[in-house]
Amino acid sequence: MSDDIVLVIGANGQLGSVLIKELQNIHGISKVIASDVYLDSNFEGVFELLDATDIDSVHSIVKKHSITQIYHLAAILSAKGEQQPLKTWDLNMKMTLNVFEVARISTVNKVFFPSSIAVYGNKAPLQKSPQSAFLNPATVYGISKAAGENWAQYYFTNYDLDIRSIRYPGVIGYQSMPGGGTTDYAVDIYHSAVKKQTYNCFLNADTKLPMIFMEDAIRATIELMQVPKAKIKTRTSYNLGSMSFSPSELYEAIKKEHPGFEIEYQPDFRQGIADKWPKSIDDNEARNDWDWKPKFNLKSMTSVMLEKLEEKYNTTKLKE
Ligand code: AKB
Repeated sequence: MSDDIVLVIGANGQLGSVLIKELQNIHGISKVIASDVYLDSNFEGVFELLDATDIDSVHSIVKKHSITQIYHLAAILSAKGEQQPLKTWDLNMKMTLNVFEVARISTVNKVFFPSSIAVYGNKAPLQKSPQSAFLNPATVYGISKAAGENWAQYYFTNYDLDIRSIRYPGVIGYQSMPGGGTTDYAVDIYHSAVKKQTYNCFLNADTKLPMIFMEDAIRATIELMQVPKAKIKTRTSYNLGSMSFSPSELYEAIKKEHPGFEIEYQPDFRQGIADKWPKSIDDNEARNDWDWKPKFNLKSMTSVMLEKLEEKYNTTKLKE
C-alpha cells in the first residue's frame, strides 16, 4: 500500500464511480477521498461534498486530508455542453484551473486530467489521428479539453507540476451510465438489448468512432499514473487507442448473442459532432512511453457487457 492520499473529483460519474473502487484497492479505503456535488446513496468509503468551481473548497479539502494526488474527472461532456456553451466553458475551465492551481500551492504532487478524442476537429486526419495533429475542436467540451491540455503542459513546464493525461475514446462499461456524451449510444444499446427493447440510435449506422472497454480505460489510467515521471514525454495528453466500430457493427456483434434484437436509426444533432471526430486513433506514443496495450476487442467486450447486464437486470427483477 502506498503513502498517497488520493482525491477524486467527479466520483459519481461514469468513470469516477468505477475508478474509485480500483483506487481503494490500491491505496486502501481510508486513503481515497471521493468527492462530488451530491452523495450517491450506494457509495462506500470516505466522501466529501465538493463544488470544484469554488477554489477555496478545493483547497480546504486538500488541506484537511493532506491530499497528494488528485484525479479530476468532473466535466460537462460533448452533447450536453452544446446546449449551454458558455456555462460549459465556464464550469469546465474553472474546475480544471482550480485543481491545477491548488495542486501547485499545496501538498499535491500528481494530478490526473482526462482529455478526450473531442479535441480533434476536421483539420486533423480522422483515420488513425496522430498524437500531434492540428487541433480545431468543434464543441465547447472539445475546446475546453484542448485548453486544459495546454494548461497541463504550462503547469508542468513552469512549475514542474506532474499532471498526466489521456485522451479517452468513448468509454463502455456495465457498472455505470455515461451522461451527456456523443459516444453514450454504445452503452445504451447494450441495456436495450438485455431489456429486449428496440434500440433507437441517435447516430447513423456507419458512424465509426474510437471506443474502449471500461476495464482497459481504468487500467490505462492507473498505469499512466504509476509510471516513473521520466518516462512521460507527452505533457499535453496521450492518445489512447483500443477499438473502433460503427453502430451497425456494434449491433451485429450484439445480435450474434441476441438474435431477436432490433435497431432503428434516427440521427440527431450528435451526428454533427461525431462526424468531426476521429474514426480511429494512433496511440504509438502511449505504447512506446508507458507500454500501453488494450486487452479487449468488440467481441470480448460484448460478451462481458451482455453477461454482466443480464446478471444486473435479473437481480433487479428478483428484488422487485
Ligand atoms: C463524449 O462523448 O462526449 C465523451 C468523450 C468521447 O469524451 N464520451
